[in-house]
Amino acid sequence: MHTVYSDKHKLRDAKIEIHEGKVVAPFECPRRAEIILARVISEQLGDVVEPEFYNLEPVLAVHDAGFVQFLETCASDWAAAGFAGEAIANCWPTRTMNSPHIPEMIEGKVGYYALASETTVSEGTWEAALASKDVALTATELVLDGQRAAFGLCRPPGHHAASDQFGGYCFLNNAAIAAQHALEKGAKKVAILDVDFHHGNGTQQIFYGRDDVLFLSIHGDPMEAFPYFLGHADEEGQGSGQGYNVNYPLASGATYEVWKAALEQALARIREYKADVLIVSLGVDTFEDDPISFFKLESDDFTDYGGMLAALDLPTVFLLEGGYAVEQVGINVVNVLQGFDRAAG
Ligand code: SP5
Ligand code: ZN
Repeated sequence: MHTVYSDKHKLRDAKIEIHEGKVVAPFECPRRAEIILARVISEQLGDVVEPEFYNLEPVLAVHDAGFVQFLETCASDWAAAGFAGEAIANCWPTRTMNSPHIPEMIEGKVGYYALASETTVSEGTWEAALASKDVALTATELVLDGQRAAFGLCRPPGHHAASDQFGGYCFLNNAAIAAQHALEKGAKKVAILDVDFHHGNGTQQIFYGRDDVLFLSIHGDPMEAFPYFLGHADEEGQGSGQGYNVNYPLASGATYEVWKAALEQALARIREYKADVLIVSLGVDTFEDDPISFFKLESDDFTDYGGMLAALDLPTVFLLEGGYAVEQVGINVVNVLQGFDRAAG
């Protein structure tokens, strides 16, 4: 299958992350994409193509305009305020402190639009996020134009980004932007299967009240894992979206056997839904050696489940999300794609 890739991901190169109370180098780093691209090439997965440029229309179809404006100028507003470091939230609306007023000062705005504090907004982040959505949209377009599948090597990732919040290393929700674009191009039903270790809270929130996008996520139980406040099994959608949001939270230490049983249930639900297009939020932080996660998948397991995804027999868009065992991230991602290609024949 084709891979869509842009060098502009390198513009997202934050220097700090707050992790376990320490300042560390970000887990979500440019080298991840370099390693994956190298593996795509060395394994001859298929052609590597540049993304087409899309304007903000598909972004504004799922994100709040004020949020988008905030992201665009966040890093420069932060610098203009005289702050030397990267933009980071230190105060935000909470259960007891939550008015409709949006602060004017950038320090307050960052808090308003943040859902987690590990992620800073550094210079270049916006440009990289824009390119990442171009990658997602171009991969989607390839599939809508008749390709069996395509891989969008998105960086930064997207699934934690909500309609008006960033965090969890995510700024624009690539999978949501892609799904909405597919609907606007004529698809009637889109399934988004999120196999990243973390719950795709942003994607869930964006489509929670809708039945034209079925969202399914297999992830670390939010009682024990980020993003902590969403991803429980009792979140099933609301209004006409009731029944179109499906969460499979799994306990710490889940092996491939346990994980695969959840995947089989998810695949059955997707078949029943009769989707026109499948979007896979492809995070490989389910890997046993991932530094911030607690599942136990081995590299060969990724090949195996890639084949299971192909058996759905749907036009399939793979969009990169997480995966932080940097030296193995290329092997694990490409294993999924090769498992898919071999089973798709
Ligand atoms: C796209 C994606 O995978 N984002 C993940 C963001 C996770 N950020 C917070 C992680 C907190 C991890 N705490 C782990 C403690 C175990 N040592
Ligand atoms: Zn993740």
